[in-house]
Formats: sequence, structure tokens, C-alpha cells
Amino acid sequence: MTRLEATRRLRVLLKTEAVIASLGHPAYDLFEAGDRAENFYLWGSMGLASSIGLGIAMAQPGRRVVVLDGDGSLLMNLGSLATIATVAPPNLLLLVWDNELYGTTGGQPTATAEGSDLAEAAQALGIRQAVTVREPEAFDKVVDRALREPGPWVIVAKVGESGTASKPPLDSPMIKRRFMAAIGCPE
Ligand SMILES: Cc1ncc(C[n+]2csc(CCOP(=O)(O)OP(=O)(O)O)c2C)c(N)n1
Ligand SMILES: [Mg+2]
Repeated sequence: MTRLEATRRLRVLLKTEAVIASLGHPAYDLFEAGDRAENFYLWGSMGLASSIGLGIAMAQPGRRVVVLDGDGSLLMNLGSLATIATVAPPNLLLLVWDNELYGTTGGQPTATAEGSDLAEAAQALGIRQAVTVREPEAFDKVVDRALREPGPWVIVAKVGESGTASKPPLDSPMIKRRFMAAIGCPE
């Protein structure tokens, strides 16, 4: 399963969820899978998607929040898992696209290529519902569950590269304004 295939599978399950995509390929694939105003595409701030998602989940407990992180990005901000475990927002799903690479910058291997296990790290830090999936059917099943049942959830999806060419507009203020309006936040 490539990251784009997995993102497309997620897209069909989405309703009003806020979706925060980490910079680079995770954001490009989310845009390619289907733009929506509730999508927040990062163009920088590597590592901070999970922190942003945590804040939104805390501010809007009545809305599901999905974070699409990269393995390299989450590794830069691993402490975020401990904060998520401590705050334990039931409406947060952290989906990690683990391609074992810094794909966006040319494919340098990350620590997960050497065996570091991000789902085990999440569990060790106190997030009970943390799993790794590899197959599309298992992905659909656990994501569907995580969108309905209380979290926090961490789903590490082992994915291949996608080669997506399209990108969201390089206009962060517009992306922010549109997103804030879509989730009903005054600026
Ligand atoms: C602080 C910081 N360091 C490095 C970069 C350069 N950079 C942008 S995307 C990226 C790779 C991200 O890897 P990952 O999160 O695994 O996502 P992938 O590209 O593999 O989908 C890097 C190193 C950056 N933008 N900011
Ligand atoms: Mg990666």
C-alpha cells in the first residue's frame, strides 16, 4: 500500500474531521486525495503536526481530529507522544505514514528502517491504543474504528512512496483562514 492509496482510503471515511497533514509528501497526498476546507496542510514546522492536532483536539472536544504525520517528523518530536498520553484526548487520531524514509528530501532512511517501532514507543509512553498496520484491509478496519471509538489512537501505517506531483497552494495564510472558518473558529 502506498501512502497515496492509504490517504485515499482514509478520505472516503472522512466527514467533518479536522485533518492536519505534516509537511511534504503527507500534505501533498492529502491534497491529491481530495482537498477540503477542514484540511490543514503544513508547509513547514517539521515535527509539529501532532502538537497542532493535540491543541485542536483539546479546543474542540466535540470534533474528531486526525493528524497525518511522517515517521521522520514524529521522530523529531517524539515527546509529543508523552503529552498526548498525558492529556489523553479521546477525539484524537494520530496516523503515522511510516515509509522508513525522509521521503520528501530524497529518501534518506529514518530510524524506523533500523527497527525503531513508533507504535511500541507510543504504547510505552502510555497510549494504549497504538497499532501498526501494513495491509489495506487492516488499515480500513482500524481507521474506521479509531474514527468512532474513544482515543487517543496512534496508527502506524507501513507505506511505500507515492510519487505524487500535485501540491496544495503555497499560501499558508489562506490555508489557515479557510481551515479556521471551516471548524468554526473566529480569527
Ligand atoms: C526543522 C526541519 N528540518 C528539516 C526539514 C527538511 N525536511 C522537510 S520534509 C523532510 C522529511 C520528512 O520526512 P517524513 O516526516 O518521514 O515524511 P516523508 O517525506 O517521508 O513522507 C525534511 C527532512 C524541515 N523542513 N524542517
Ligand atoms: Mg517518512
